[in-house]
Amino acid sequence: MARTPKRTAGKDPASRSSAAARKATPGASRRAKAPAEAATLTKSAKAASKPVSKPVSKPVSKPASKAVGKRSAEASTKPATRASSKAPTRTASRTAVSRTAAAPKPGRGTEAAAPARSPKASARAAGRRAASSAPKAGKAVAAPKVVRGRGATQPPIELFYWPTPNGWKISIMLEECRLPYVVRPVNITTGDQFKPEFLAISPNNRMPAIVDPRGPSGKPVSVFESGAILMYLGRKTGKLYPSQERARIEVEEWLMWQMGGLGPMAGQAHHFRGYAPEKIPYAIDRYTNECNRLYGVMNKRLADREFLAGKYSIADIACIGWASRYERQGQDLKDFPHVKRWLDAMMARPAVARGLALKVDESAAIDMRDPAAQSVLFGQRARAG
Ligand SMILES: N[C@@H](CCC(=O)N[C@@H](CS)C(=O)NCC(=O)O)C(=O)O
Repeated sequence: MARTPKRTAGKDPASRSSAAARKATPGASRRAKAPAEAATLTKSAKAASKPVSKPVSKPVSKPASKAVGKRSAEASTKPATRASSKAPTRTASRTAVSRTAAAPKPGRGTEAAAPARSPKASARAAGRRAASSAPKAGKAVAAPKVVRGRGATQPPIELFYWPTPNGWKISIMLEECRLPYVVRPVNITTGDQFKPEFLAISPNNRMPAIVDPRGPSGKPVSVFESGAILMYLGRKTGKLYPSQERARIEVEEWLMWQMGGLGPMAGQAHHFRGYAPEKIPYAIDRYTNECNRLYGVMNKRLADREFLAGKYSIADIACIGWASRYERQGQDLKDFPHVKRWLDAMMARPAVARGLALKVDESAAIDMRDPAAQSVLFGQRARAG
């Protein structure tokens, strides 16, 4: 079990905020019950790889999947630092996150390989334990680092995250806004998304989600669904989400276009082209064609403008991770020169590079074709309770 110093665990703003969120937020039983255990990496938009404060926990590793090491999805990264300390009062296991300086290259890599394990659920803080189906051990690898956003004095936002195109939307946004945050890995290949404490903040059993300890009226709030999180962070910071109504409508149109179109269609293309155990031509064609149509729409939109909706905005941010995987969707950017120009510009943004480079160490070695991971991710049906 990973250990964390008391000063960080007991007094960790994120832990406090999770507990406070349960108390202070309306519908508290459902919302804002953030896992108190998870990782402890807070990062800054500023010093990309330089921790400002000391590492706070010693990772413990216990491989849970035989798939580990089979095939790497995103480039693996090594923890920058390690440190051990005493056990916290509330923290069961912490998995750290690290990042590399280099962002993934467009068109390459995979967004979700099969990591080994995630933090062991500790529902002790909430007075209950995770479901018996929850992962039993965590391959917590890196040493958490605490890095603050520029001039930030506010407690970090908890980011429930796994390195995928949907997760990247929020890591990019947090980096762009220079908000301090702490990453709580949600290992979707081993079932963290079904843990009761995660479902309490994200009832759709999907990441990303956030808990902002300083939400509306200064009280904690949790938000799930990447589009809702982007809008929330945009309103909170006044950045990348215009307040003027006409401009806002445009941003929302293209944000929803991503949420309802590009994301789901590209996701299905990834599935049938890359992960499905059998190659089904109809399904492959269906989603490859639909992606092609959507890239065409985007290309036309970008023909006479720099960004999707007015200035650089959350609409662009929502699309970056998915568009960067165009090869996996069977697309050729030669057919979409305006998309290419836009994507190149996006990838050149330092905050985008940092957001895309945000790793969860345990996801470094992943095989999405591993039957264990596939049995968690695919074929999900309604669950009792
Ligand atoms: N509409 C959701 C989709 C999120 C989503 O699909 N997340 C995936 C990873 S990209 C996930 O958590 N999968 C877990 C699972 O399939 O059980 C959003 O945009 O937040």
